[in-house]
Amino acid sequence: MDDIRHDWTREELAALYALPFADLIFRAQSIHRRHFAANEVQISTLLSIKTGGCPEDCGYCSQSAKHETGLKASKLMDVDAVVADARQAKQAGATRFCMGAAWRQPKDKDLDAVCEMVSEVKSLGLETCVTLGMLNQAQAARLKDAGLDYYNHNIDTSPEYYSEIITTRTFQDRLDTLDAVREAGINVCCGGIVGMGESESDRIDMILTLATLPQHPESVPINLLMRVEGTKLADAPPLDVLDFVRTIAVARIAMPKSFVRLSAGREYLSEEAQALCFLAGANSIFYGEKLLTTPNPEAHKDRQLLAKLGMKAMEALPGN
Ligand code: SAM
Ligand code: DTB
Ligand code: SF4
Repeated sequence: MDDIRHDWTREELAALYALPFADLIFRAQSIHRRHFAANEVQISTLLSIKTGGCPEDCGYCSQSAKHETGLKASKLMDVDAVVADARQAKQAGATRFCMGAAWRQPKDKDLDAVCEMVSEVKSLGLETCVTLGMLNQAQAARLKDAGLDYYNHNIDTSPEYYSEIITTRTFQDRLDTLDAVREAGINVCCGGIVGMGESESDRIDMILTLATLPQHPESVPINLLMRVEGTKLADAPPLDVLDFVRTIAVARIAMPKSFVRLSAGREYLSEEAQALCFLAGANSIFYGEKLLTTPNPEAHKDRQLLAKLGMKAMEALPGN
């Protein structure tokens, strides 16, 4: 049965979200097993290649110049240093290397360097992902030529809640970048953040937006807000863990073939909570003790957790 749909309605997703917990998890797990090896998890490692000083005002972000977070801004890293980090990430077991830059959009000169990074990291046998802010079609095409596998660009929240979080670029700007990435033939990595004080219906509408795109993102990161001192959202009320798990389960059911990534926020989650996220259909994580600027569980703790759960790291896809 082909259960890939692009015509989900808000009512359908809301009904899923409201199911008794065990029923929701059972449905998510059943769909997960139809499309993926049940005990495999895709492993990505993140590196901030250009940190801080960003002109955007994203309310959650440690790297916005509008926030006093004590973060030291730095210039774009050298290609060699990035490749050395990627080599280490591969040795530690990652199959994908994601490079993030605190830009509104890349300048052409910066893109030259990023393209070089992409080609070199790819030649190590890693999948490549970058997140550089807004892109136009020509820039996306250049990244594709350099061999880029994935572009990460999140919608962050529901269209309705969006202006509470970001005012310096619109929801439509984000959709336009996603179109440019698709058009260039690059895989799309697109998800959002929960725990930003949004309502349940905002979480549902965020998934609705993703699941009704003409093509589902290949990768859907669900981030639990990392509350960073000095940002607008430093004191956002913590989200109930079971609501986080429900969000993952609905994403899994609505986008059966996508990798759903248990992304930022694992530092706040117990092993039991993470196990519930995997049961709900999450099958990708960030690995390594730092995300971009905030902490992530230590690699040896993650290896232990995966071993306890009998889960294995997925092999890199053929061709990489
Ligand atoms: N500057 C680029 C952009 O925003 O498109 C790329 C880097 S940006 C840090 C990538 C994504 O990380 C954001 O869209 C957001 O979804 C996520 N993110 C940033 N800060 C976060 C936080 N404190 N907690 C959870 N997710 C966060
Ligand atoms: C995504 O969705 N999550 C990652 C990645 N894409 C680039 C970023 C998480 C950042 C968490 C906050 C920080 O470390 O600065
Ligand atoms: Fe800049 Fe990206 Fe942070 Fe927004 S999320 S402030 S665009 S680095």
